[in-house]
Amino acid sequence: MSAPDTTEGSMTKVLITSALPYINGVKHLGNIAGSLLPADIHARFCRQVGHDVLFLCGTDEHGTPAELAAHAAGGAVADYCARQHAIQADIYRRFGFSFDHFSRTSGAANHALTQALFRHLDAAGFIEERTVRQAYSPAEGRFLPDRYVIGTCPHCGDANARGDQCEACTRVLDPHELIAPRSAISGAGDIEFRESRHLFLRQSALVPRLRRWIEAQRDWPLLVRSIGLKWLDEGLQDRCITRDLSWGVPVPRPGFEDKVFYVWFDAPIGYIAAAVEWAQALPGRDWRAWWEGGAAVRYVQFLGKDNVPFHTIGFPATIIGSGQALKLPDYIKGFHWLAYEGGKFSTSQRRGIFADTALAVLPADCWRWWLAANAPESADVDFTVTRFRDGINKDLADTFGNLVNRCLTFTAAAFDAAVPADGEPGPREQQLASDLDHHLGRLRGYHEALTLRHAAEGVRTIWRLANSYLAETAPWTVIKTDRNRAAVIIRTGVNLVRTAAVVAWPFIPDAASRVLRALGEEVGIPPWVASGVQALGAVEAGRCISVPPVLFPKIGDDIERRLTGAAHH
Ligand code: B3M
Ligand code: ZN
Repeated sequence: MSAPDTTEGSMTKVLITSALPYINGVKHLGNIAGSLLPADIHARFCRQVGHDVLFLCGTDEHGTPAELAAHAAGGAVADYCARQHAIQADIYRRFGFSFDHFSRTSGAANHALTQALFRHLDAAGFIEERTVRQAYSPAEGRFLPDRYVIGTCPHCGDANARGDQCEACTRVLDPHELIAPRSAISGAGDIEFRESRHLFLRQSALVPRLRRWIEAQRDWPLLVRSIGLKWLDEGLQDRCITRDLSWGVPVPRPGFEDKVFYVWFDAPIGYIAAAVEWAQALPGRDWRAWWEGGAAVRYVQFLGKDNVPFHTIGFPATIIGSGQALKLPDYIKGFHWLAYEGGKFSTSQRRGIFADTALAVLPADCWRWWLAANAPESADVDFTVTRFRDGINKDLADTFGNLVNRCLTFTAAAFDAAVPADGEPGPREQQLASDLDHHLGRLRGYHEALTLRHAAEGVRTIWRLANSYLAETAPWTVIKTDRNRAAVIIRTGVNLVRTAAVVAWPFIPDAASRVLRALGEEVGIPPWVASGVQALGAVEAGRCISVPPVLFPKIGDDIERRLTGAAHH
C-alpha cells in the first residue's frame, strides 16, 4: 500500500466500506469487531488528518435468511427488512459509527445498478445460460437455496458444510457437490435435484486478470491474499448468479421473471448504490468522483475472513467483467474471528454478547476500546468477560480516566480552573515534546498501515507518557515551594490531557469529546496533533476548564450478571 499523501494542505479521497451486516437480526460483538468498528476508527482517523472521507455501509437484505426470518416474525419481507434496518441503524448510531450513509441493498439504487452491471456483463459475453440441477425438498415443497443444504464438504470432509460455502475450509461450494445433503430448514434428507434455467457469471474467463490483480497486492494482509489466491489456484468455477426466489433484484431477461439475482451478486454492488444514494441526498455530490475516481481515490474495505472470497474474487469479477471504470479496492483489511468464552459467537443460537445488550450495560466507548485494542487482526481472539473487565479498568479507568481526572481536578483546585500562565518550560518539557513527537509519528504510521492493535497500543503509550510526566513532576508537591514551576507543569498537563483525548477520539469518540468540551473546545472532528511542540502548546494560558464527571467508573464483578440480565432472546 502506498501511504496516502498526507502533507499539509493536500487532500486525499478515501473511500471506506464495511461489510454490509445481514438484515436478519441484531449483530453480535464479533460482527462489530471484524468490520464495522475498525472501518469507523479508520474513517475517523482519516478525517482527523484532513482527508476527504466517504464512509459507507448498509444492510444486506436479500436472500433466503431474510425471507425465513420474516416468515418466522409473521409478515411481509419488505416490512420485516424495513423494521430491522431501522433497529440496526439505531444501534450503529449509538455505537458512534460515523457512516456518511447507511444504505439498504433492497433500495431502488441497488436494484438499478445491479441490473445495469448485469447488462454490461452480458454484453461483454460473461453471462451464460445453463440448466442446473437444484436442490428441491419435496417435504417442504420448495427449492432449497444453497446455504440451506447441509452436507459433507468434498474438499476437507467437514460434516456440516453449507451448500454455498464450507466454513471449515472457506471453499465456495455448490450444493450438489455436498456429500449426503440434507435440508437445513427441516432436516429432511430426501433432497432431490430438479432442473431449472439459471445464469452464470463466467468467472473462469477472468482468472488471469484476477490473478494479476491479487498478485500485485503485496502489502495486503496475508490472510486476504492467500484466501484469494488459494481460490484461484484450486480452479475458479463459473458462478450461478440467479435464484428461484421472489425477494431480491429481478433478473431483466425474458424467461427469468420468477427469479432474482443471488444475494452475493447484488450485496457488494450495494457499496456503490450507497454512494449513489449519498449523492442523491444533496446537490453537488458526485458518486462517480468516488467510484470512478481512479488513482485519485484510495478505497479500503473492512470485512471478516468468511467474506474474503466474495471481495477478492466475486465482486472484482463483476467489476472487471463489466468493463466499467469502477474502483477495485486498493486495500482489503480482513479479520479473523472473535470467539466468545472459548467458543463461537452464534446468531442462530444467541450465543455471545449482542450489540443491543452491550449498549444496555456499558457505554459504547468501553466496547469500542476493548474490541479495537484486542482486534482479531492476525489470529482469532477470545473475548471473555473477565479479560474485557480487566482491560477496561486498566486502560480506560486507571490510565486515561485517571489522567484526565487528576490533572483537571488539580487545575480547578489550585489554579481556579484556569490554565496558569506563569513560568517557562524547561528541559523536562523539551524532553516530553520530543518523546511525544516520536510517539505521535508512530501512532499515525500505525493508523496509515491499518494495524489496529498497534494503533491502540500507540494511544495507550501516549496516555502512559502523560501519566508518568505528572507522576514524576508531582505538581501537587511542587506547588508548596514553587508556584511558577507548578504552573508550567499544570499547563503542560492540561495540554497532555488534550493530546490524550485527540488521539483517543477515533477509538472512544464520546469520552474524548467530553474531555475536549471540558477544555472549552467545541468539537466536531478534532484535528490530528502534528508534533510534540504543537501538542504542548494547543491550550493557551488563561483558558477556563471544567472537571468532567468520572469518565469510566470501574467495572465491578457484577458485570457478568448484568450482561446476562440484559440479554434479550
Ligand atoms: N452480509 C456478511 C454476512 O452476512 C454479508 C456481507 C456482505 S458485504 C457485501 O456474513
Ligand atoms: Zn471444507
